[in-house]
Amino acid sequence: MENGTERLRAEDVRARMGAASRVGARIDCFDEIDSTNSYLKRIAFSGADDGTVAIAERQTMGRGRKGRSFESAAGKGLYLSVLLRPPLAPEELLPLTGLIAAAVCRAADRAGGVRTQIKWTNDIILNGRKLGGILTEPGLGAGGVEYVVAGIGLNVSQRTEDFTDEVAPIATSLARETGRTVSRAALAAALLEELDALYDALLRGDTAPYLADYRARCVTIGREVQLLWQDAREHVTALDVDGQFGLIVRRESGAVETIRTGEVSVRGLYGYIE
Ligand code: BT5
Repeated sequence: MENGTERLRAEDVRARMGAASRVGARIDCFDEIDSTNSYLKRIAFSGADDGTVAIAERQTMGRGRKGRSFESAAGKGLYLSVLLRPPLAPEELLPLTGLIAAAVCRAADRAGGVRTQIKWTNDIILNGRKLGGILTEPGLGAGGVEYVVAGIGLNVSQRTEDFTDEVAPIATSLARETGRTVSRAALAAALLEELDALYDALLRGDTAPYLADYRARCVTIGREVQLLWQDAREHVTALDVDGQFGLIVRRESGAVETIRTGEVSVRGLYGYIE
């Protein structure tokens, strides 16, 4: 039995999963790797199958978006990536990160007995702090979408002192919030099941329930947020998330616009109070 410190093994994850699935048919586990996303991109290039999964105990170069890093303390979090080869056009990939966020929340809730939320676009939130994040990286070729690597990092047993001074004030883990040890194998199994169900829904064109779930969990909607454009900042009100997971906002001028990329800070979250 995994007790929170033992190494995750593919057979322990698989033993906790239901019916055979496309996602997780192959699971590569590592003690240490640069980044599970980088690894899957390397093997995607040499033809690895749709649904291949990589899990690492520790990442030496765990990545967030835009060159930011994701702290990946050894054995204390779930650092997992999945390689997908969806038959979609590049523009159809836009909603993928949002859909995955909803699936990740479902898995964390099931395994951890919690109710997670989402900060637009891809932060997984528990009790107002960041529990994890998602990094989706497409591989585009002459034929369109060759693959997508979706990487998920979830904090499981970290205590505050396991995070750096920069991250500690905004981050949390399942153990810190629940006082219980959550099995990483059970969390990984729930995640692979939820990702497999999402993948089926995506291929069927039936993702509306995930969008509804995202909206219900989204802490950004209805709040005053600060947009961070290059150097400029602007206060706006977040009204809703559209079908492509763009954020619909009302600007101070009254104009309503949809933001597709970019960063927001949410008033009252992560210490943002101005
Ligand atoms: C993310 O980026 O949150 C995406 C994280 C994806 C990590 C997974 S782990 C498996 C796979 N392999 C990888 O190399 N990556 C993926 P972003 O939204 O850019 O947020 C990054 C910011 O989150 C940092 O600048 C910190 O402020 C904060 N942060 C870093 N590590 C954290 C952690 N462990 N928990 C909570 N917040 C963290």
